[in-house]
Amino acid sequence: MAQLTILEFPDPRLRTRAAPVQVFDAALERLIADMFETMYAAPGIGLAATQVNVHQRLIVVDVSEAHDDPQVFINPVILKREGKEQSEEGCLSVPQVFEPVERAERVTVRAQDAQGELFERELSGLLAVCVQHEMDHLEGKLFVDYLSSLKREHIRRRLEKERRERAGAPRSRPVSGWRVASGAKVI
Ligand code: GNR
Ligand code: NI
Repeated sequence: MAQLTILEFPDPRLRTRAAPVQVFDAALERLIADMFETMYAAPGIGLAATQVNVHQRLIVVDVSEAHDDPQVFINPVILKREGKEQSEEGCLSVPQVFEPVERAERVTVRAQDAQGELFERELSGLLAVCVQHEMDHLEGKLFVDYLSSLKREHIRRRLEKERRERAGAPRSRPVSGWRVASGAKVI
């Protein structure tokens, strides 16, 4: 088993649309085990393969307190959405940010298990929120995409600054003449 590196916003690799899993083999089993290890260590309640730079349609979740309810959804599809519910979301790829997001309250999901066997499940509560959040990752979508662009840019600037400081260049400044996409001056 091995812990995998989690990509962080605004890494462009998080925008990749994942391809269907077609081979159900020992390598897939190992990837699933490594994703669970990475998720539990983080700690998080879900992880999409996209977040560990594997662009296949695979998510793992465990919303139990005791970490004893691991669930894998491969090539998941939402067949039915019912109700609306707003809840605070966070993301291992957007550390320290928690904001309300509206999702369907209940979803019926069809997916395959690690052996390729199809199953269908009705999900509600935190599990429904989490699976919708993870399935967005497989489309290259992040929960911050539901926020205003002002809020998202603020988060991006803050995370980029924190990353620069962690890398040990606290006073690094952009090359003179650089501008952000909006045309505003970089401070
Ligand atoms: O650990 C996580 N917590 C969480 C809380 C509310 C809504 C969604 C999530 S998923 C997140 C882990 C993660 O980033 N999965 O992609
Ligand atoms: Ni996430």
